[in-house]
Amino acid sequence: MESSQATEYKKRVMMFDRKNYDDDTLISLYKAILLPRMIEEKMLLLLRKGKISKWFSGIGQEAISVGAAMALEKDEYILPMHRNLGIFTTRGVPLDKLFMQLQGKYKGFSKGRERSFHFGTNDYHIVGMISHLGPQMGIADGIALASLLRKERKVTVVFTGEGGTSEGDFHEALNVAAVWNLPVIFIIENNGYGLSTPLNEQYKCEDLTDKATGYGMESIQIDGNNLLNVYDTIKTYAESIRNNPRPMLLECITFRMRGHEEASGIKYVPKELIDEWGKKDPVINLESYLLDEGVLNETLIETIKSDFKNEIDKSLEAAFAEPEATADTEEELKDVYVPFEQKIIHPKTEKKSQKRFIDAISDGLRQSLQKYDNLILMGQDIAEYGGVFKITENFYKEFGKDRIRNTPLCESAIVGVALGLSIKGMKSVVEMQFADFVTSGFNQIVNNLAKIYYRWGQNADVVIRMPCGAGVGAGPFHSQSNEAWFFHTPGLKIFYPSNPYDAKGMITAAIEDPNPVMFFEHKALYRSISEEIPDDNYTVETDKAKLVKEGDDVTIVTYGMGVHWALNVLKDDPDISADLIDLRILLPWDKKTVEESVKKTGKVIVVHEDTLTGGIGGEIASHISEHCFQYLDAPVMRSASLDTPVPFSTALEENFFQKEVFKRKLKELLNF
Ligand SMILES: Cc1ncc(C[n+]2csc(CCOP(=O)(O)OP(=O)(O)O)c2C)c(N)n1
Repeated sequence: MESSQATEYKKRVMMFDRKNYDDDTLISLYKAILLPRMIEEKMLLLLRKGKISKWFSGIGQEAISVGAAMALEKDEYILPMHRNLGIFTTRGVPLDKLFMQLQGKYKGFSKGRERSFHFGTNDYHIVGMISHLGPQMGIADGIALASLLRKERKVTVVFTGEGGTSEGDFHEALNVAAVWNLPVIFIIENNGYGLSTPLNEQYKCEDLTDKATGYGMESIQIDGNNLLNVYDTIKTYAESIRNNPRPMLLECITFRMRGHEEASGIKYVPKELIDEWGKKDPVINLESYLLDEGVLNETLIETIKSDFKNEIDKSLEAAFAEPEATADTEEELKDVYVPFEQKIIHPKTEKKSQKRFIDAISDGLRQSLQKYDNLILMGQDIAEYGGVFKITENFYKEFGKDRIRNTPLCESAIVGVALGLSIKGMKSVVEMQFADFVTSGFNQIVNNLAKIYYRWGQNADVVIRMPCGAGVGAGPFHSQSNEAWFFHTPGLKIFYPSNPYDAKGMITAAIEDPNPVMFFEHKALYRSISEEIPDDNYTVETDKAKLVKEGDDVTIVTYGMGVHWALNVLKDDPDISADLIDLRILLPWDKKTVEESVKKTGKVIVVHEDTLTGGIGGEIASHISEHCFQYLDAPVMRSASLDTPVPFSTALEENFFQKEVFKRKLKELLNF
């Protein structure tokens, strides 16, 4: 901005009320809103010169970002969107590093892996977005829950556009926040368009604040271009919420003055609207008011602008001088998981008891809750009801309902909460009532939990329990083996025990691990198998498959229920001499154990209950073909369930498993 446009244009159409704010506060607010404006103007120039790639402009909306960041305490979390540069500048994020981030340089916040504002920084208590917009809100719930449980008296602020309010994540996050009285301020930046979609094609209610009523939540609508108003409103609410934790919805009315992003233009926006909102420019109006009030004068404005200009130019120069990011495959792969060296926990005593699979998991969870007082369990009906499988029965009596949390039917928000807890250094286990329902939390798992460490170094210390599998006559939506959906997602780990000993030692190991773990539990094993296992807490190694049986003629690679199918076949035919490998950990899987066995036997079949096409068996088979070809005496075989949904009736379900095909293929392989 050139010097004092305000005096030039005298376009102030906004009414300001400085209340009791002193001059210094008002000058700080002015500086805070001026800086992002000046940076943006510079960015638009650079964009035109082809020096930066993409820009989502927040020009005209800065009062909301700046007002929120100014109103909060420095260590209160803010979760911004794509137009909220003002949050980063107001929080004092160093401009050179910010520019390096925007240019994809290694020394930015994401080692060149993320674009624009898609990053977070715990140093500045900012959690950046993923492109899907809405998932931010569940994470805010989790951060707020951690603050609430620790009695920190902190408020969390999360942003959404009005477009984002149409997402299921908005509904889920507000609902959870309301039910749990979480100290979150949900800020809607209602800027007239979601990409090109106008308000009347986005929602039907009169005002977005109306939605709060449905959640039993306070709400208020304000002029989002009036910085003093935004600042004062958020400051007042934040103070009240710190003392009396609860969520509120703040709708800030503003306007998007430029295209969705710079390349997309604004042909669809009527010119009158642009003109009308141009008069309500939040920077010009504030400047004009502060000049009238005698808080600012031309000389002071000149000085502030010239200081900012120097700072921006210097920081840009530093960013441009930084070399482009170069690829280092080893480092790329290393940063998929947060470093974690497993230390095996051995039972303290020799004491053992007969435990069913289900009791083993229950035991592991209970002992982990005793060990980690920052561990929270969340799931539908898991407290008084004990969960649908009774794995957490009576836990709430020992650990309280703060830690054994019944959740509303909001899988996406709850996985988001789990991530928010992790950001605050807590651990959590989320129980999917049935593995099938994970689809409703899928986005949070594969895009947030899985990628966040690689993106900006924040780990997701979360275990998702997945009661899975067929054979219980439960039909297509309570029977699936859906591990393959996650197998293809770098950043996740997949554990899948097949027996009570491993079930206990692996759930405890999953909780120890600071990475996100999908923990599969076959429902048909819950009450059908038992064995003597240690009473004390222990973990099993999570980088090794288990050789369940040793033989010479063939290798059977499997996991979960497949282990039991194979054991039955080998029991019925004792002449078969097979290495039976229980993978246990599907991601990352133990290639060495499999390769060694195949090199010994020269024949291999991969078996699983999941359907054949795109199943994990395909990946394992292809790895063996590629790496053990010269040792093979027969083609690599696969056996899996039929490529259909899981049917309900017993005969159909039995047929689905294709166990006879497994037997036949095994024989064929042995005779090859
Ligand atoms: C789940 C999802 N669907 C679609 C998009 C594409 N998209 C990106 S921004 C946007 C509009 C968002 O509008 P709004 O929430 O009002 O924010 P604004 O851009 O107006 O600030 C759309 C449709 C997306 N990023 N994520």
